Amino acid sequence: MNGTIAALGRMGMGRLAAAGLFFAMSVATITIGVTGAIFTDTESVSANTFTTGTLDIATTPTTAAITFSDMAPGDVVTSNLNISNDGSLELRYAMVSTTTEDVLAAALDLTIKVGVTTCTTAGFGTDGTIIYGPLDIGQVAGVNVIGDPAQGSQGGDRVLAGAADEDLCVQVSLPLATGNPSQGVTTTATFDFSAEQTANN
Ligand SMILES: [Ca+2]
Repeated sequence: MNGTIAALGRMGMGRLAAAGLFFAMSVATITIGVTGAIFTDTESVSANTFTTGTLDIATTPTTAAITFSDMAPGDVVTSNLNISNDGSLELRYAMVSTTTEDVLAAALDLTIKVGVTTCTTAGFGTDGTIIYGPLDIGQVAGVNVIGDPAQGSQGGDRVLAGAADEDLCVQVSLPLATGNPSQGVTTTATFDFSAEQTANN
C-alpha cells in the first residue's frame, strides 16, 4: 500500500516538474517578446581634460653678465643677474660655473648675494644675503656655485614659484694680494643654470 502511494507520488512529482518546465519556457517566450518595450536612458561625462605645466628658466642678461678688461689687483666689479621662472610650474635651480682656465679663475673672488637693494659696488655691502663666496669664480672642471644640479633638493638649491623671478647681485674682485702668475691672463666663466620641477621631486 505504502509502495503504491510512493509510486503515485513519484508520478505526481514528474508531472509537476514537466508543468514547471513548460511554464518557465512560456515566461521566457513572453519576455523575449516584450524586450523592445522597456524604458532606457544614458548619461555621458565629458570634458575630462588634462594639461601639463611648463618648466622654463631664463636669465637677464643672457650673456656677458659681468666682465672686466685690463683688470688689476684691487679692482672690483658688480652686476645684477636676474633669474626668472617663465614657466607655470614651481622650479628649483642650481648654477655651475665653468672657466676656460684655472689660475686666474682661482685668483678671482666671486660673491653672490640676493636681496641687495642697489646692486652696485658701492651698494653691495649695504644689505642682502650672501649665497656664495667670496670663493673661486669657477674652475675648468666646473664648480657648484649655487646648489647642486643633481636631481632633487640639495643645500643651496633655490626655489622660484611659477612666473616669479629674483635678482642675483654678482660681484667679482681680484684681491690686492694676487701675484704675477695671474698677470696677462684671460679667463672666461660660463654660468650654467639647471632647473627642475619641485612637484613630486
Ligand atoms: Ca638639485
